[in-house]
Amino acid sequence: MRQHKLALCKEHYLVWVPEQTERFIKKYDMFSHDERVLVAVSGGKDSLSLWDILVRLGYQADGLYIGLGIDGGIGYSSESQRLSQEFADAHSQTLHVVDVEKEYGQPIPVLAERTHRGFGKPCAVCGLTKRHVMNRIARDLGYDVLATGHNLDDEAAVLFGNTLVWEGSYLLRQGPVLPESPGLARKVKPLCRFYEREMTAYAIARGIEYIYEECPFAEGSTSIYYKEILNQLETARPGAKLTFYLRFLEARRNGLFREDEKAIRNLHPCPNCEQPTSAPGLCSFCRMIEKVDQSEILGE
Ligand code: Q46
Ligand code: ZN
Repeated sequence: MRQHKLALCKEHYLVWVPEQTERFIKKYDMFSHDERVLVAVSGGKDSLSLWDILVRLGYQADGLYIGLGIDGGIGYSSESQRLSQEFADAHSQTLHVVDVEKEYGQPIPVLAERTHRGFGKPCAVCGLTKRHVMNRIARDLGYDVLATGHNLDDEAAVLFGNTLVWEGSYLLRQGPVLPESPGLARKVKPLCRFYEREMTAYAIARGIEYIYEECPFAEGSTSIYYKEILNQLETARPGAKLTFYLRFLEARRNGLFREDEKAIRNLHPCPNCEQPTSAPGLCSFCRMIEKVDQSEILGE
């Protein structure tokens, strides 16, 4: 690990990763051992490794798998669900499963098509749905905190994208912890300081079976493009990615970005699901589902 000027054997690496994770959980005040954590698992290396680490550290961590209904010729959703379930069974852990088609009538690609959102890609609808469902399950089942497996490469790519256009309100909300607010559960990213390849190494060294394929819709995405650019930078200057992210957190802590008071005042609970929204009336998610239901009635 050139960025840390550190080289470890497998045995010590498998100790180092949970130790570091515990350090970040404490440093950013993410959650305590008394709290119940809901881990969003996708069947990929990051989320399964996160779950594995939290269980090894003795946290009360259950999993949540969201069945998106994406096939892409590789049975993407069914395979990722199988691997998530296998992990849960092998470690005697609880996995909650929410199937989007069963709960909301259609799988993600159809929801996206019917609502004409996202310019031919289902990612906007997918992201909206995942955020809504994760938050709903965390609240309904009384979890204190929702944990996702975002790693440093994910976070640096999002940060890079938001910085390119100086997205103030997004920049303000990006970080290891998003505190609880009315209608929204606390969200944490315990792996946000690990490089993607560090997580791959952890998953392999632990013998975790995960889905190697990316979601078929991820191909050609802007975030992958940003990751490539940042990887070039990292190759030339080891540690650049970590510095980019950590210096951002520092600047934010020092008050570089301020909350838009007006935007906060405009938030109100959605009359249907009670999650906060700035839209007049129903939130974007409930409006999307309403639109799909209407298109079904009209037989579109
Ligand atoms: S948003 Fe898009 Fe991902 Fe959803 S449709 Fe696939 S690529 S899974 S992170
Ligand atoms: Zn709603």
